[in-house]
Amino acid sequence: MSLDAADFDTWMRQHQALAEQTLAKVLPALEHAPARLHEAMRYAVIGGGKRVRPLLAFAAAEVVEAPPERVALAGAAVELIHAYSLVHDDLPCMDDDTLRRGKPTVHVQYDEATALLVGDALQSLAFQLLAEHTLAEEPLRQLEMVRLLAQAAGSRGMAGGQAIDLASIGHTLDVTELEFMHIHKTGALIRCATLLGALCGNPLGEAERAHLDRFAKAIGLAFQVVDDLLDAEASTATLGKTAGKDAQANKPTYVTALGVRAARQWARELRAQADAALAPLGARGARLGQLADFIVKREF
Ligand code: GRG
Repeated sequence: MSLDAADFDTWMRQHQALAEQTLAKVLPALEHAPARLHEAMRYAVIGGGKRVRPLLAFAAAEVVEAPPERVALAGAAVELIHAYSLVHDDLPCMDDDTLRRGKPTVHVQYDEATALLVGDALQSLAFQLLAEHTLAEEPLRQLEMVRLLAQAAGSRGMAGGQAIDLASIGHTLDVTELEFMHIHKTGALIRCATLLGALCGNPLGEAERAHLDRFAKAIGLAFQVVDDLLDAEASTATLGKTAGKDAQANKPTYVTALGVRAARQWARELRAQADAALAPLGARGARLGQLADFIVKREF
């Protein structure tokens, strides 16, 4: 199979559409009460996201020949956690933002209590998906998927990273401290998406799984470095969220720690580390390599 740029573009659009359809299907219908909460959940999830986490699950699934319908559900579970985190992150008690994915944030469009409940309900729905569909060949592997997502979302993953982020406002963090924060806040879910995609298919050997994990860790961090660069350099219109938020909130970032040039260089270095981790997987890792390129070169 040729994996050129046009092919990747088509693959990405097809899989973004599949992720979108899956999310639309698993979200509670508006006919079910409470309709306003269900409407707000859809508002938070549908439309506008890049769907990077489901794409990572689909790309990892190519390493293990996993059935797309399983991967779509596993990727949707991770994306629901991601969507919940954005809704809560935008609340006045956290980042206090009014714009997300080019539209008013959930608490602005609805109200704070609804935004809180949207996040809670999206998180529960994510675990429901992992529990009610057959997603792996063996029950124990599916249980591992549940454990990985719980760990990635929890206090030793994303929620913990967010706590460090909030505590770091107004402080200087060195690169090691920044890395610790972002491995948790952003990296944990990206890593989880990749591993969940791989757990949907043929079992990986220990060494292969370690390579995939190394790839996912490097690309999770690269994603954050690029996010910091975009926050500093791109416009609100391009990002669909308020640009310059980090500087405005006096948050330590890779740009404040390293400067723009060195942050760019660090993103390239992490991309190279991700590539090196993929090398032993050969052609089966090609899609992940293309997606890593997209993550590092993205403009929004
Ligand atoms: C509230 C528990 C809790 C956690 C919040 C995700 C998060 C943690 C905060 C969001 C703030 C932020 C800018 C994080 C950095 C990276 C990130 C997650 C960016 C947004 O993700 P994208 O670019 O967004 O994948 P789309 O809209 O494309 O889905």
